[in-house]
Parts: sequence; structure tokens; C-alpha cells
Amino acid sequence: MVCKEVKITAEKIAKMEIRGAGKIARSAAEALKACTKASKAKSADDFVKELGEAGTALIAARPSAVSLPNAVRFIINRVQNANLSARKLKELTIKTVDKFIEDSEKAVERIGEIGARRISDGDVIMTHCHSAAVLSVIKTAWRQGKKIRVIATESRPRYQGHITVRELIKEGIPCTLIVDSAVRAFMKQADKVIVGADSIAANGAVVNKIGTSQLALAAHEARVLFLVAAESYKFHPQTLVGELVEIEERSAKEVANPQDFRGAEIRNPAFDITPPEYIDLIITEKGVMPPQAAILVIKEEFGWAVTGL
Ligand code: RUB
Repeated sequence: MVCKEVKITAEKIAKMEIRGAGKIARSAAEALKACTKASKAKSADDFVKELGEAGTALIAARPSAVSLPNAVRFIINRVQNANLSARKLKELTIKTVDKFIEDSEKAVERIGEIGARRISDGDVIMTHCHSAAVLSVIKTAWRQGKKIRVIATESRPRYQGHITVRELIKEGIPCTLIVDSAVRAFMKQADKVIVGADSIAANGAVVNKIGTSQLALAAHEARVLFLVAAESYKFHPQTLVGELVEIEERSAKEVANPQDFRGAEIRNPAFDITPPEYIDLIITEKGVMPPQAAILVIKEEFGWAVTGL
């Protein structure tokens, strides 16, 4: 039986009331903290079991964003490997969650600082969906006085592009909202494309909102730089041992009312994969790197022994 807080968070993640890879990870960590505070476990074994069950329920909520299992494992691995009493383990869990959240927020800020160095005065930046890491880069550059403009796709079917545009308007950044199918037509106006990531595989391929790979293709054709902004916990350790990133397929009802199209199949994959050949740079809190360096990040973050994860 998982605690109420975990159930509520898992449900909110599944329904996308909590969304965006970074936010999903931090909310899952918060849920583990709430679960720890509510735990009545008297023995260390019982507590670790409870935490494990909570982690499994959270991980099952959305499959494509590796930030979610990475966050859960970061916390549980530390607790599991500590030989402490239940009370001490609970204290350690809370501390580990707080550290994860603090580091994750700092990473977004640092990505903003590093990424902004790649933005020039006058740049037109195209983006897709809504990514906190991307907005950190754009806002930092703007706050540095760079006169930039943003072209944002609406990102059907859930219109996360609207969230991006509202955030840009609030900041006073000039922006243009376009339909997803206008990407190629507007690419000529762009100097750079910056997108976020839900998972980055060992070969440098990036899993992000459906349509990202079309932006990459159009950017490649128009010789526009294609950048990805992502924290290092969005790199996927199991891809090193051959695991494929599962692409989440969401309800057809998000696309259209199936009753109106009886006899037709309606598909709704939430993410797609952009191959490394179409990516110029990945901006992480640790620095800017080509996608081919993904394997080094995975090695540094998770070690080679990922099979036991
Ligand atoms: C969101 C999405 C974002 C990444 C990165 O998809 O694809 O680009 O999650 O976001 P969804 P962030 O809306 O389906 O969750 O930089 O905020 O972690």
C-alpha cells in the first residue's frame, strides 16, 4: 500500500497536471519526502520496503521522462545502502530529497547562465513545447540585455506552447506563436532552435515532445543551430546497456473525439527521438557538449555498472 501523497502525485503526473521532466522529478522527490514523514515503519527494512513501493508507483506514472526514475533511484539508492535505524533512515531520506531538489533547481539556473553565452544580441530563437531549462536560457539572455525574439510552436495536442508564450509575455520578451506545421516556413527567420529533453540516450539521441525531430530536420535543412538544454539527470543510464526509451502513447481523446471518427485509428505518441546527427550541442549544468559526449555524462553520473539499477 503506497501512501496518499504518492498516489496523488502519481495521478497528477499521469494526467499531466504536473508536467515537464524537471518538475516531474522534483514532485516525485517531494512525494517520497511526504511518504517518509507519514511513515509508521518501525524497522529499517519496513521503511526501505515502503519507500521502494512508493518509488515503483511514481516511476509507473509516465514512462518517457528518465528524470523520474533517476530522481527516485538517486534517493532510494542512498537510503538503501545506508546501514541505519528506521528513524535515521527517515532523516536521511528527507535530507536527500532536499538536496536533490536544491541541486535540480540550481542546475536549471546554471543551464541558463551557460546557455545564455551562446545567445547573441538580436537572435531569433525557435522553441517547442514548454521547457523550464530552455526558458532559463532565454530569460537569462534577455536579462543580460540581449534583444532577442522567440518563435514558439503551440505543441498540439496539449498546447504546452501556450505556457511558454505566457511566460515570455510576462517577462516582456517579444514572441510569436505558430502552429506546429508552420515550423519549416518560419525556420528561415530563426538563428537558433533550443528545445528541452525528457531523456538523452547513450548515443546522444534526444527524446522530447513529439515534433521536436521535425524542428531538428527543418533546422538542419536551413543550417540553423539546434541546441538542447537539459540537466544531467535527464541522461538515461540504462540505454548504455541497450535499453530503449519507451515512447509514451497517450489517449486518442487528446487528439480528437474518437466518436467523430469511427473506423479510423487515432494515434497520440507524446514524444519523438531526434538523432544525434541533427543536434549541434547539449547544454547541461556541467557545460556545453556535443551529443556524442552523452556516454561520458552517463559514465560520470551513474558509473558503468548500470545493469544493477
Ligand atoms: C514536456 C517536454 C519538455 C521536457 C523538458 O513534455 O517535452 O521539453 O520535459 O522540460 P510534457 P523541462 O508536457 O508532455 O511533460 O526543461 O521543464 O524539464
